[in-house]
Amino acid sequence: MRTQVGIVGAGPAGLLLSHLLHLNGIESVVLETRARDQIESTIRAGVLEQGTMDLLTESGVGDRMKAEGALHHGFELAFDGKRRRIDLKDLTGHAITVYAQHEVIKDLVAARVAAGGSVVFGVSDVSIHGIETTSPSLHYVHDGQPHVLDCDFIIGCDGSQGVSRTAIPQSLRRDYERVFPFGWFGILVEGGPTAEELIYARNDRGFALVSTRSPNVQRMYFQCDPKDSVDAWSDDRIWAEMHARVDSADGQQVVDGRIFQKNIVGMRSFVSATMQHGRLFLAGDAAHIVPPTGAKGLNLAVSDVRILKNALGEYYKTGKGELLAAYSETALKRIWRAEHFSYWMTRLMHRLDDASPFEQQLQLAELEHVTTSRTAAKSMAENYVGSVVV
Ligand code: RFL
Ligand code: PHB
Repeated sequence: MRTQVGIVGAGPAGLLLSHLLHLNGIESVVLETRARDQIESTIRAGVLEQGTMDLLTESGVGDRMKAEGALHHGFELAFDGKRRRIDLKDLTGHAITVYAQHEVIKDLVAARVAAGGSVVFGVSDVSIHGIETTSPSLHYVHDGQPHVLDCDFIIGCDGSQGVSRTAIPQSLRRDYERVFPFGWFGILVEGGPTAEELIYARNDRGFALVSTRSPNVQRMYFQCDPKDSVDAWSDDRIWAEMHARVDSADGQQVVDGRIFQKNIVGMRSFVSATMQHGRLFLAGDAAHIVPPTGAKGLNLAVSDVRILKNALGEYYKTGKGELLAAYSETALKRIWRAEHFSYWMTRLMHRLDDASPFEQQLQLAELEHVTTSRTAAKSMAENYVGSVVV
């Protein structure tokens, strides 16, 4: 089999790239280890930046997001027994949409299928060959049979546990990493919303986040030990913790509901550079991870794909490879901005066990500052909506 662009991984990065290339008349094949129903039901991120919303809309896959997603013009910071609002719209002119990542995945898979695109689910033993030549190939097994896919380019969109990153020789790559000593306990709740907007809460007991999925389904998280077990947390214990961390002194309370899913995720910051070698290019979590506090993971995957789509578009239109040659350098500017913001927001909002009482007071002083100084609030808001210029 032969295609122009071989894509490893059908996450948001791989599927969106395949869709955008198709709109530019460029053929691709996406190889995915999991089944379609698995990728369409894995619960992950929820916040789409304005730029992500715009790209989905412009490329014709934004209808359901517009109809079913919730447009938010701000969010709230809860600390010291009170809640203060960050008015994203007023500070930046932009908004965000809360729309689950697996819904974006469903929309993208539907668009690829409708266009006759090739997404091969349930593959195994994917390996990458010949990236230092002009005819690289992907080897894989499907339905028990070995296959070879010859391509012009290979794009590794296979997430943090994929095989693409390690196809770039270690001697050319540098990994930068910070593992946080805490995780997020995530719950899905059947019940009404607590507030109209997201609440990020800083509390001496630890961080908590109140997000949403629909008028009847809410998404909440609280800081926990990454090695903790979901079984150690009864529903009553979870609600007691959420109330202790989020409720305000003036009586505003988290709205309880029926918990129907629980999971724990670890938190880390990670960048692998370079993101390209020969005919192989990495995009999304395959090359970088952010802690979810800044809601950047999915949006960064989308911004990598936007850059790649333009670079591949230029190559196939003019034969020029300048944008492709500059891909890693171009993408890393935005990635490091988001890494810094996510790290900063994580340290601002979480209970840091290594922090002295002095540093805890600094955390509160900084929260007072970002919620009272328009200049500080604007910087936070620009980073959050993704409008900051890099
Ligand atoms: P994805 O979404 O991980 O997709 C990669 C796809 O590649 C497949 N794959 C392979 N396919 C073929 N061959 C192989 N050898 C393969 N190895 C893997 C995988 O099955 C998968 O389908 O990466 P992508 O497209 O770069 O998208 C990035 C986003 O998914 C990610 O940044 C965010 O979801 C991060 N993230 C969160 N971000 C937030 O902003 N808020 C959150 O609440 C949030 N929760 C999460 C998350 C990431 C998680 N991970 C990575 C485990 C929760 C989890 C559990
Ligand atoms: C979510 O709704 O899953 C969500 C929202 C904001 C974040 C992270 C996750 O910062």
